[in-house]
Amino acid sequence: MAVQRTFSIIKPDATRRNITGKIIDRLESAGLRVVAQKRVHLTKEQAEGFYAVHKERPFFGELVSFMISGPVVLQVLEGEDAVAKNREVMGATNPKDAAPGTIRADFAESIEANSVHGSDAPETAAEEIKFFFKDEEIVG
Ligand code: RTP
Ligand code: MG
Repeated sequence: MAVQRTFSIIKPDATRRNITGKIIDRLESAGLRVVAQKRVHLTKEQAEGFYAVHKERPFFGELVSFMISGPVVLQVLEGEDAVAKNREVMGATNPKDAAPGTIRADFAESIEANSVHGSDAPETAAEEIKFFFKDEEIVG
């Protein structure tokens, strides 16, 4: 398996509780390397654009409101099989279904306030990275 990059967000429920370091520790312990990172407060336009794929879903409005309710930490993660590895460490979307020891099982508050985002495929990872980072901001 080749070295791959994926896109990650530490969501507002986690920045609010000041547990970004605990989450980064889980990512690094799994063999992922943070090769770009910035803390920002997303605008409504950015959150709507980023989650455009979900715009017909009933939870879209609430999801956008949640994502702009506080700061987030945007990251590019690098490592062997990074997309799948990150999804594994994150756990299922709903913390009730997330495997023990995953980030969402241990930290998520609800299906919406679930602490982290991770790209679901290499193609989406490339698009999501480009949405937020310039090439020169990524240092591998
Ligand atoms: P993510 O995109 O954030 O990594 O999460 P995911 O793939 O596991 O979940 P996805 O289906 O892509 O949903 C994106 C985010 O929307 C919120 N959500 N709320 N209220 C609900 O039923 C509901 N379902 C999803 C979550 O914040 C989820 O991570
Ligand atoms: Mg998703």
